[in-house]
Amino acid sequence: MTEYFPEVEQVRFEGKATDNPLAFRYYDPKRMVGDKTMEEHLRFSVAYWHTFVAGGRDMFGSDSAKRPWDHLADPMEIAQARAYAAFEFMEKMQIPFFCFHDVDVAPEGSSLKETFRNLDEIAALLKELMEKTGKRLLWGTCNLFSHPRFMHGAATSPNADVFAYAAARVKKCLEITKDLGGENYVFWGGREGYETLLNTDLKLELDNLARFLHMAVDYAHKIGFKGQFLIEPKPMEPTKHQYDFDVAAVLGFLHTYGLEKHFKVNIEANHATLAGHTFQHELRLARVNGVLGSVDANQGDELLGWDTDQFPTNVYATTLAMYEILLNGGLAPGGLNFDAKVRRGSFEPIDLFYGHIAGMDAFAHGLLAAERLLETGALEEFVAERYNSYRTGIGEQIVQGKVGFEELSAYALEHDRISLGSGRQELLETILNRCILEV
Ligand code: XLS
Ligand code: CA
Ligand code: CA
Repeated sequence: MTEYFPEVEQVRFEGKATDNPLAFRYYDPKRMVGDKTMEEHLRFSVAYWHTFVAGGRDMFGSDSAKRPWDHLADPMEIAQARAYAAFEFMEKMQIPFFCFHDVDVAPEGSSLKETFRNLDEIAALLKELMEKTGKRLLWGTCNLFSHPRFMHGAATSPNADVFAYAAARVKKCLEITKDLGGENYVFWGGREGYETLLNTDLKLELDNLARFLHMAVDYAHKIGFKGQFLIEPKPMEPTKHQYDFDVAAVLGFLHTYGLEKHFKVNIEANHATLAGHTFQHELRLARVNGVLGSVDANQGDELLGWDTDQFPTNVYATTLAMYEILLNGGLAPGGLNFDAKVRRGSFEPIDLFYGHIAGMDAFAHGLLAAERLLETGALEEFVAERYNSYRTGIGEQIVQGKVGFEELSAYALEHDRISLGSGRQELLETILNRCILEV
């Protein structure tokens, strides 16, 4: 059988001191952290589209990557080679999950029927490889943004034939995701938005998006798909304004249209920063609203205003992310999907390994630092103390809804000498840094 990455043996944990660039320094899958192993906490997933499909193309140049299937000419043969390579990669990286869009795994045919035939054929191969290796599908999704037919949107297209076509594609993807035991299904509205309001019926587009998602919920129910539905927020790109802008916008949308019981969110770090938020902000807002479902683990560039999808290496960010995830009680059935691509200049297959090792170690380090931070109890104690005034007296009455403006005004007239406590930000940041540095 062809070996696609012969230059790499299985990547293993060797500890902090190792000089081996093809080893983990922090990710030790069976190590217990609290009540779970690292593997159970982190639930790493490889993104099929970046790692096995994207070739480094950008606005200014063609593919730069050299991949072991590049010599093949037939699109179905390439799809098969990629599937074998994907499972070899997951085995060698000790990554238990993968995620894909329909078009990542199988080529589009000249008709919808042929596209479905191609998908069925490759899905059968994926299933066989999953059974052989024990690898699992974190989530499936449908690409409703690359083909020109989706230039004006899919569920929000002004053209009803596009809406119907998109429904057919999602129906098929749901069936395949179910058949492969997918634990989640993602909706990222990558052209569900607008370029200009001058040509846009915003109300009808939002209503139609909600109709589409209700139909998906109904169909999943009908076929017995039990996976978690996830919406992935992103503020812009490819459209000027995306309807699933950020967690706050998604929450509003779900509640407006009665969808809140059926969906959680898949939070991508780079999308959070594009929306002007920290990654931790989006995770926190989702967590406290009970909708933190899964994570696309990557990072953007501080100086670039677009979706660079880099491998996550910022340990400060991964620590704060894992802090939220631990407080969420974990992510399962979600996970940490590396929606990340190596840079265009990192064009050799081995760079795919270096990228994933960097991301896995950054999250394993973040997990250990976050666990340490929680053990100190420093943040929780400080926050509890900071809001102490709401536990007794007038604060308790506010929280219990026992007072209104009249009572509060009477109270304030008697208590207008207010004494405040320090926010102690710098002290808390020092505690956080110690936890990161001492791991
Ligand atoms: C694009 C998105 C996309 C989703 C899945 O920016 O991150 O890759 O994760 O469609
Ligand atoms: Ca993503
Ligand atoms: Ca992205």
